Amino acid sequence: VRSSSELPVSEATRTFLAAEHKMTIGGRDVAAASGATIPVYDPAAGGTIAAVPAGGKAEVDAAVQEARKALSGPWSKLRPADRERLLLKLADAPEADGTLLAELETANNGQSIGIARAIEVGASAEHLRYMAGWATKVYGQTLDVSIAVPPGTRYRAMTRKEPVGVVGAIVPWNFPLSMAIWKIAPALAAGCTIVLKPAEETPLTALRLGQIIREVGFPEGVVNVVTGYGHEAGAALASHPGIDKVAFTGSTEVGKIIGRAAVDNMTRFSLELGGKSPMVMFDDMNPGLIGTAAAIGVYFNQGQVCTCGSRVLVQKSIYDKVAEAFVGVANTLKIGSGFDLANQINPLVSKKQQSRVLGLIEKGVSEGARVAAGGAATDGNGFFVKPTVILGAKPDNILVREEIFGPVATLMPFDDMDDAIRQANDTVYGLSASVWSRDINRCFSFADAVKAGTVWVNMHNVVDPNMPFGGFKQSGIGREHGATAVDNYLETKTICVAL
Ligand code: TXE
Repeated sequence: VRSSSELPVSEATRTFLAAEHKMTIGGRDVAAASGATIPVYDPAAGGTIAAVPAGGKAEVDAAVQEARKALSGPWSKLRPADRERLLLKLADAPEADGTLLAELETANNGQSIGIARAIEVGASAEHLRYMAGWATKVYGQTLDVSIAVPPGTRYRAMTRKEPVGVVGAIVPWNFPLSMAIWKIAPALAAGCTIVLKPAEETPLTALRLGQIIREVGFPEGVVNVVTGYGHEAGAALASHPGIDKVAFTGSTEVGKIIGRAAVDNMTRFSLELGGKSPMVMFDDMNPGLIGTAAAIGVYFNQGQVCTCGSRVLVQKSIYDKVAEAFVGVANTLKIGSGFDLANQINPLVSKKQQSRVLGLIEKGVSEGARVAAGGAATDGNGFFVKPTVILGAKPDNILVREEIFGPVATLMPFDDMDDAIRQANDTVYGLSASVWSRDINRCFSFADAVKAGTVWVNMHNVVDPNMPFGGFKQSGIGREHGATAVDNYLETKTICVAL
């Protein structure tokens, strides 16, 4: 166990970690009224590196009130072009502050500093720039109308898009800063105000983001950050009558709780939930891509990716070859702290997540599956799980059915296209899928038939701000990214004029 002073980080990050952490509510630094805090862990060594306020109902109430005040106050007076400019300014901040944000993420989430720099910082800045452009491109339609009451009356109608209002954003720990930006950026472009609740495991970059948003010059209360546990702060936010929309990324189980709470108040909601995504490999695939599929499709970010290709479906004639390649990749990936770029498998986010993943592997084995690589923790205090390959699992095995959110690939054979489609769709989830083949007809036949929100061809886990992202079936409701994401934060008003 190492203390925060032993982390290989810059002086600025060390200073940030050592500070007393406060939430951002109405543009001010706020501690939890109860004085309670939540410990923040270093997943690579198991020690605590900070403590953040355990906000609850009182802090959520205050934040919602501030967000509502800002909504009808200075924020509503800004022109779309002003919002665009502020978003562009905010987009420069993660890069200017990149070392701090990336180091905080690696210290707190455990992920590779390479991923933290490229995705949490780099892609977040790109996402903000992309969404900034939408602020000035919100428009309605003019509509021809058939009704003529009283007789002879002509009407002309139009739609106008208005911000939905105050948004409650509840985000998970796997990509903490990115998940916050995926919600904040389109909501601000649309003209909403926000209360953000980060995951209790990974609150640090959200707290820094709260400060940055103030430094950039957003009016007070436009973005509020409340740290706290899911069942306290999260539940208080999702069921708050003062919010107009809740945007959630997390487990399907909690997504259902949030949806129910939202419906009680007719709060709009969008849910980005779990997955059990198939990677489908046909016998004519480029064999040079098998290693890429394993490393990017499954083991990327230790498999803590909602689109993780955790079910690897392989055509029978190449099954042995693919299994051997996966085992080879799993056994050669270098395991260790995310601060060393040479390490390709870093710790899982928490002791709880490590136990969950190891427990699922154990249960899967008791149900008849075989561990061909990994399958265990490493020695030491960090929350590591070795990259794992599972063979011989029956379709009803827990490792085939449940989202694992760890570095675990389960390989299963298939016969032909029909069998591939049947197995790919044999899940309650529908977030993503990939198909690997050199035959374009095969690729499109599969892409059309699979029930998934995103289908990649000869690649996996690629996201872009312009590509709608979200799930079919129990993987969620609504889409993030693209114009659709902005629409998530708008209400449509029809104005009908008697001429
Ligand atoms: O998720 P939770 P957990 C899956 C993954 C993982 C499992 C459990 O399989 O192993 O979920 O992870 C907040 N009301 N995913 O328990 O609980 C919580 O504080 C309101 C997939 O960490 O869903 C956090 O901010 N909010 C997923 C957020 O919900 C509540 C990413 C997510 O935590 C709440 C994360 C409540 N009652 C986990 N309870 C993905 N699809 O990317 C919790 N929260």
